[in-house]
Order: sequence, then C-alpha cells, then structure tokens
Amino acid sequence: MPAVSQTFSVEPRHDWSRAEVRALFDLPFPELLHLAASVHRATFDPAEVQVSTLLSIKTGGCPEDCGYCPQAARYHTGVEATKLMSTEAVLEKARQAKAAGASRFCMGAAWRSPKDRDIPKVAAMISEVKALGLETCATLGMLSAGQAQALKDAGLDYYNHNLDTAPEFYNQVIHTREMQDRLDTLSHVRDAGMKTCCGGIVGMGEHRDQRAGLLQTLANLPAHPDSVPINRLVQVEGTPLSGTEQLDPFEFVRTVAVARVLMPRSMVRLSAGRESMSDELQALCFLAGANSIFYGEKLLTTGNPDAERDMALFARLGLRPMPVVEQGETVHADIVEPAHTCAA
Ligand code: SAM
Ligand code: DTB
Ligand code: SF4
Repeated sequence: MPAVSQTFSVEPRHDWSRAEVRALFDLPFPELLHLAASVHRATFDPAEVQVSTLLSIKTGGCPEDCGYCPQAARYHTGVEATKLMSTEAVLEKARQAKAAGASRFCMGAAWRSPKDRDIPKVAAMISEVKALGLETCATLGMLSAGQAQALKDAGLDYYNHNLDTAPEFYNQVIHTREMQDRLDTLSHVRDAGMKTCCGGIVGMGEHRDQRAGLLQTLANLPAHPDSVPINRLVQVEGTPLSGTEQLDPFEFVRTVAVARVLMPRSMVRLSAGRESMSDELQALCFLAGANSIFYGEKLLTTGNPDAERDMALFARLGLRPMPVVEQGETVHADIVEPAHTCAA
C-alpha cells in the first residue's frame, strides 16, 4: 500500500478534537514518527536539547492524595518530610547545576499550595538563582493570582503545574483537588506573564484515548504550554499506583510524538521515568520530537540517569545542550512556514 500523505502546520491550533488526536495516535508508527520529526525540524534544531535540573526544596508530608506520588503524607513510601531548604543551600545546588551544564533550575515543593508566608522565602531563592544566570522554574502547587504575581516579580521565568491526565481519568488518580483548580492556577500564571510548564503522566493504567485526552486538553489551553513534561509513571512502593501494568514503550514514544505534532513550538520534555529507559528508547523519543530533559542524578525524590550517562548519550547521538539567549528566551530555528506536506 502506498504511504499516506500527512499535512501539518506549525501554527499553534487550539481546536483539536479527540478524534483528530486519536487518529494521530493510531497512525502506523513510522508515519507518526516521520510526521513528528518533520514538525520538530520545522520549529527547532533537532540536534539541540534543553537541559533542566530539578531540586526538591521542600520534600514530603504533602496533604494531597495524588495516587502516583511518593511525597503524599498518607502513603507509606519511606520519603521523610523536610522543612523548606535555606536559600544558601538552594544556591549551592544551583551553582552545581550550572557548572554541570544545566540552563534551567526548577525548584519543587511538596505543597498543595504555598502559604503566603512561604512566598518571600521562595522569592528570595528565585531572584538569587536567576542572578547566577540560570532560567528559573518553580512547582509549588496551586497559586492564587497574587502569589503568581509575587513570584513573577521575583524573576520567575516558568511555573510548572501539570494537568497530569485526561479529564475523564483524573478522578481515578486524584481526589483532593479538581482539574478546574489546576486550570485556574495556570491562568493565574499566564496572567502574571510567566511561561507555563504543563504536562502529565502516562502509564497510570489509562487507555490510549485518555492519553489522547491529556494531550488534547493541553493543546487546547488558551496558550500552548511553553514546556510540556511527559512523565512516565515512576512506580513507588506504597503509592496506590504501584503495581500498575507497565506501558508499552512504543506507546510512550507515540505520546511524545503526538505532543510534538499538537504543540509544535513547545519544548517537549522527556521527564520522569528516564532512569529505567534504555538509551535506544530515549533516542526514539528524541526522534519523535522530545527536546528537553531533566539532568542530574535525582528528580525530586526518585532517581534520574547519572550525568555521565546522559553526556555519553548526547555524544553518541550528536545532541547538544540548547543555548539560552538574553532574558531567558531559548533560541528557535526560524523556519516557520505555515503549512507543509510530508509524504509519510
Ligand atoms: N506539589 C506540587 C504539585 O503537585 O503541583 C509540585 C510537585 S509535584 C511532585 C510535580 C509533578 O510531578 C506532578 O504533577 C506529577 O506530574 C509529577 N510526578 C510526581 N510523582 C510522580 C511519579 N511517581 N511518576 C511520574 N511523575 C510524577
Ligand atoms: C514534572 O512534570 N516532572 C517533575 C517536575 N515536573 C517537577 C517531577 C517528577 C517527579 C517524579 C517523582 C519524584 O522524584 O518524586
Ligand atoms: Fe503533593 Fe504534588 Fe505529590 Fe500531589 S504531586 S501529593 S500535590 S507533592
């Protein structure tokens, strides 16, 4: 049978139907990868990968019940709750991340939402990390409009807040806050003028249609998230989702590829779950349009590949860390034709 011709546009669209997204997922694997790789090289240099480092500035003891999370106080996962780190200790980690080659430093706290009294402390961390010349990102839970503005004023470039899954699967994973709460926080972040980092987790027992639903919801937000972390569930003993059937690795690659097609100008981050991926699986994800990773031995509480393994992988694949230009803008390849045809 002759190959099917796939047309694509790199102009952001916000009106994706579930059927359209599902049709992308259902493409033969080589066609989907060709399409995603074509979109990727129309908007970015496919040899460049943005590198972020993550630090848990306040670990564990969280009151929420997210079924995947080792930091929820109610699950017995062996994660010890800590207090908020000191600014000096955070800065030391940020200096190390910069020396190791990271361009963005993301600070995560196991909060449902920050208390107003926490904001000046986090704001001090943000402004000092930014003064080191790093892009700043934080993930602190739900934010009010005022808190978002205070973080922006401190110099925060990105706020990470994930939708996590499709609206119709959400209540099987989280019960202590609604999808709408997440959407509200994202709009406060956008209104304050920050960039959004928003994605989700796959491998939680959802069906393909629900993976399509997550990506559809992300792409139909008022603005595409600037970064889209695609996490593969890290199964932690003691969490309700521990023991979930493993996702087929090719289905993970498909998810990355569909994210790339739906959100052509966003950074698609190969996020949690990389430690247990082979180099070959990660290479397929880069071919499918992933162009960002978390770099450094630890995510928040779970492991990530050693820096040496990542450096070796970059060298073997001929990938380079993406440079950052002034004011935290990442460099995009400027080939942005409105529509292309690609014989897949
Ligand atoms: N507490 C804040 C919140 O929930 O927004 C910030 C930190 S929270 C750990 C950030 C994100 O990490 C979650 O939204 C989820 O997508 C991801 N995450 C947490 N545990 C994970 C796991 N076991 N596997 C994959 N991703 C996970
Ligand atoms: C995101 O989407 N993934 C990161 C970051 N945003 C904050 C967190 C992954 C956490 C994995 C489990 C852990 O290490 O605790
Ligand atoms: Fe708490 Fe965030 Fe973990 Fe949910 S994902 S339990 S809100 S730390």
